[in-house]
Amino acid sequence: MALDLEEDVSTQPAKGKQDIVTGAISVAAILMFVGTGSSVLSTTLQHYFEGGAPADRTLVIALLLNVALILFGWRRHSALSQEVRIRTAAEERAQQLASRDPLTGFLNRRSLAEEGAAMFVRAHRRRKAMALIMLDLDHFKTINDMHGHAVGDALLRAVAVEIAQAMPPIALQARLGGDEFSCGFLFDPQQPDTVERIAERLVARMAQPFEAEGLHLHISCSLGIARSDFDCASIDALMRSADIAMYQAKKSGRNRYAWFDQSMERELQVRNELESGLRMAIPRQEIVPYFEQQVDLQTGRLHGFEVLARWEHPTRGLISPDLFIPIAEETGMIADLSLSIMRQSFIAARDWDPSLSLSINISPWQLRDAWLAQKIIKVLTETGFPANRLEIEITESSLFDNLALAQSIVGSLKNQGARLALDDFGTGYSSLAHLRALPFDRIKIDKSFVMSLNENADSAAIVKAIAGLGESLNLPVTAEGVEDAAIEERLRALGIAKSQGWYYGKPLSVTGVRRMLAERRLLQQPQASGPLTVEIVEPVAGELPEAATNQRLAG
Ligand code: G
Ligand code: G
Ligand code: MN
Repeated sequence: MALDLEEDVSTQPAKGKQDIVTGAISVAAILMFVGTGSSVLSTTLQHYFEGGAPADRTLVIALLLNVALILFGWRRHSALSQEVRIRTAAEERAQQLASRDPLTGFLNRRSLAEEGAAMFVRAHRRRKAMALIMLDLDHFKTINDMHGHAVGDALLRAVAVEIAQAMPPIALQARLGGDEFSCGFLFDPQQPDTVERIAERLVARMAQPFEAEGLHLHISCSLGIARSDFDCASIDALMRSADIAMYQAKKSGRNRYAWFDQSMERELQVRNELESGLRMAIPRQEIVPYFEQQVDLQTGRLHGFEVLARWEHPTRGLISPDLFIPIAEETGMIADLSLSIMRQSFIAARDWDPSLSLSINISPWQLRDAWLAQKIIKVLTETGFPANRLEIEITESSLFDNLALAQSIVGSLKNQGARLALDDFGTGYSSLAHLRALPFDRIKIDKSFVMSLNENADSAAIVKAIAGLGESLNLPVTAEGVEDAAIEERLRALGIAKSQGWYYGKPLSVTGVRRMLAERRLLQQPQASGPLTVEIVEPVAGELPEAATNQRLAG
């Protein structure tokens, strides 16, 4: 196609010259025919019918030549116009290919920007507003993965048909790539509910099953809408705002639409700042471990700590993991963050009483890394922390993605002596099958049930049920979120093994823990060489403190 076009273009000047010559010859021939043809013809006819003098032979030959020339010109003309028609069609097709999505026939991203810009200007001129909708299918990837790309493509085409049907008569419709669609149209700025009706219709329609290749497919979609008359200076800004609103719709639960508003922009700005800050904060060790006490309920003895990441931000103070862990997960920084937290806490715990354990949270994202176990074992070895004092906490959602990989990672860690806890049990699926999918050593009841244990009958029933489950499966249970003595007492009566929560104090920094452990005489006595300094020096890989290595191997 491209080659054909190039050839056309390169031969154009030559053809142009030919056309002029052909045209000139044809015009001259016609003029000669008009000038001489009539007299020659009438003389010839007179000669045949009335017996007059014959026409001059040269003139007759000239006339015949003249006719031949006219015929030649006419044929050349029709050949040329045929060629022009073909060329125009090819150009139109090339234009079409460059501006259209081949799967759905919708505009593509570039042509949406071009035609959207024109519509944006038109809206302003006609005192109307332009609405731009961004539509993304929810979990489309699952359809592709389960049924293959042919079914995925068929679904995308069916979705395009539905979008086209929901649009007002004059609308731009585009597929921006993957499962992302966009449409734009004008509306009366006083009546944004017309836009809402279209959005509602789209959301409702996408939630109905689709038929593609003989299958019934269930999906849904999330929509973001932005309007040109509210703080959008250009089509680019409008598209970006609709995009931000679409992500907000996804975040608030999918299968819905959201109008863009300025608070979303600010939220995004904060997020971007956190993201770029986090990139620096991890190597600078601004993300530090805090330690929450885990207490043996029956004896009251301090058993160990759950390690909780905190961001000691140089200007914003302490930032909660709820804010930065999701960002670390989405941006792929979670592995570095987690290993840094482990390294810091293992080093901090070197001279703590050897009976104290550390529980570390592992994100589902980390369990997609086939080298995770090796990376953790490397940190254990380098810091000399014994694996049998380490407990790994994972949530049920870790088991969905790649159970075989999770099993292999957990297997390697357990071989080293580490233990495994199922975190946040009671929320989400709370399935027995999940409990048996991995060799768990402990169940942790989510704090939402524990905190409301004494006020809410449902919470009490759930805590009781999990306690019973732990007993029959022979899995000790930890309750988190213990905030007062009454809750602690109730848990003890239910036979819960361990508890943690603010009742035992807020999570402590490395320095705070050392102070507390010193008071309770739970710091190991300093070596003969003198008191251990609080300053933590990272060991160089391979240069292991001998005692620690022996301890680990013995453990
Ligand atoms: O879940 P999410 O909404 O992010 O889905 C994006 C998915 O869309 C990706 O898995 C990608 O493979 C898929 N995808 C992108 N383009 C196409 C396409 O043209 N056809 C099909 N069938 N799938 C696509
Ligand atoms: O400490 P706080 O209760 O605010 O922690 C909120 C949540 O953040 C906890 O439920 C915990 O699972 C998670 N979290 C804290 N630290 C880490 C960490 O180092 N890694 C991962 N993956 N999650 C963490
Ligand atoms: Mn946890």
